[in-house]
Amino acid sequence: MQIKEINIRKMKMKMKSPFSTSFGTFQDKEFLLLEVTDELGNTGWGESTAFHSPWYNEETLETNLHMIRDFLIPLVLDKEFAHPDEVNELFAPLRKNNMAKATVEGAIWDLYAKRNQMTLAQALGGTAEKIEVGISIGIQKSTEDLIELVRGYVAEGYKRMKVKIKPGFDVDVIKALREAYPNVPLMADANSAYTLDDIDVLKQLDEYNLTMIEQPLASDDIIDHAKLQKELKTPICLDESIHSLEDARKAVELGSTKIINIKIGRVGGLTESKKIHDYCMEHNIPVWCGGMLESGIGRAHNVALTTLPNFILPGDTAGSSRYWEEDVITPEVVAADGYITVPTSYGIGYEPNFAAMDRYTVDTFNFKA
Ligand code: OSB
Ligand code: MG
Repeated sequence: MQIKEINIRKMKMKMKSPFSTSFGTFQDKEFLLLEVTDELGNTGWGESTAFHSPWYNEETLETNLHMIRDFLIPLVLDKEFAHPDEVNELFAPLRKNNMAKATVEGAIWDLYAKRNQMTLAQALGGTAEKIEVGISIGIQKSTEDLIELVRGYVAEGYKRMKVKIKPGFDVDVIKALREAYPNVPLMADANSAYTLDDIDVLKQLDEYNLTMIEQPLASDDIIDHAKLQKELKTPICLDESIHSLEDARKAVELGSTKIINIKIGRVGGLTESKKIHDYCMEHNIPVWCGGMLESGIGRAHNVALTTLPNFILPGDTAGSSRYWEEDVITPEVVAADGYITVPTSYGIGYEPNFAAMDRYTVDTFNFKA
């Protein structure tokens, strides 16, 4: 397949409710969508998961735009690819900027699947027909608010609750939740809010039967996490610290992580995600698919990836309606009783909803071979 045209849309969509983590609060989601077109007129879509500001990782929407326009598009435009794995190799000499790479690579995966009349899940080697979904709940004003929210999500059937914690909003909150819901699968995500000095607080969380604690320590650390894991019963799951198969291997060898959260953007695309998945499967490390508050395009990629067999734990990919009044795909992603049914049409399996997309597009860029 030959990439003949690339269109980028800069998007701005208002979230239904603000989402708060230990590093900040989101109300508007600004992101990029990218469409590739081949010589036969087939198209494929990708989404950048970089945020407006560099608080989750160092990338931003603008650094992604710069990387994609000035470095990645010149590498792919008018080029011939037999398989999307070639894109991963082609981008490898450019350091980091994984979310930028994943945007372009993801669109080429979708294109490849459509061109070959396969679902993206099939193109990746996935087999699951439905996937289990959990929900990630932002930091709330009070523990009472959180308990009420969780009540609703339990009733909706989500397969596990993930709550954000930070110093001062941790042990008491988890204790109250566990008392309210003794049997609900529960985990905590710290988004790097702690250091080894907080070990006594983190150890107290061992009391509450959490399925895991996600990224308690620094976003670039795998050494202190190994020290911490030796002191904790609760499995550590790394998110921010894992950018590649090599990072995953090192973290697993050091004992820094017992579970890995795979985010397609953070690791530079679907090919790298699959490599991490396969490595973890061989080493008995369960994985799950993280979320970045994606619109329907990125969400569809997450759904497809999650059909691989070692995605044993429920992911963060809830249905579109949890985030958006109106999504940019049709149909929207629907979670029912804690499951998303994997679509069976080719590629990502959902069509772009151009009318909706146009409503949230703030800028466009066109590149032709
Ligand atoms: O750490 O997983 C995270 C949202 C923004 C940035 C980082 C994270 C998150 C979430 C929400 O936890 C996941 C989602 O619902 O998409
Ligand atoms: Mg996380």
